[in-house]
Amino acid sequence: MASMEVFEDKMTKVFNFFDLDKDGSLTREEIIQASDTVCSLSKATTDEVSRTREQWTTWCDAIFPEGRVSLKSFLDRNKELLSSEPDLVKQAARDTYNSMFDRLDGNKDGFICPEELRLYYKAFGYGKDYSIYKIFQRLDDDKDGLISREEFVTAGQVYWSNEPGFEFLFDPPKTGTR
Ligand SMILES: [Ca+2]
Ligand SMILES: [Ca+2]
Repeated sequence: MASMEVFEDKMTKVFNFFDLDKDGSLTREEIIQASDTVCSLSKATTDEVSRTREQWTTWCDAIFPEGRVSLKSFLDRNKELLSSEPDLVKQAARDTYNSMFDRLDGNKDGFICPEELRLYYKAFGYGKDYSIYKIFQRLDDDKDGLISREEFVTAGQVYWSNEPGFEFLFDPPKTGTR
């Protein structure tokens, strides 16, 4: 198996981001909680809430069917899935980031603005000590001051691969850092 250091580093950040109670294990409950949090940003309908839950729990059931996982197993299984089913992972990332885009676009104008991105990170505990605008600027590839669906979905697909890029998505920079 080719070296998966880049992917492993990124999945470590994902694990820490979603381990909401920071006890070193990720649970299905935490994934459901995270998906509901994302849905709360755009006043999602009941239908949208359950579809988002389903999408996120399908991923966690594939990675940790036991409902709870340690960092080490989480990394091993994500790496295994990426090497055995790269197209499936790519498609899942595309689908997930597409629907996440709709959840983050609170005012439904078809773009994510700096405030909408800030609300998302704030909901996961990244408040004023974090420079979310730096993330915004890096996601806004064409520099038109808004994040388009394409910019957002591309970031998600690169993130869920062994290519470097977009590491900051699950590791927001602190204010005052680069
Ligand atoms: Ca918007
Ligand atoms: Ca843009």
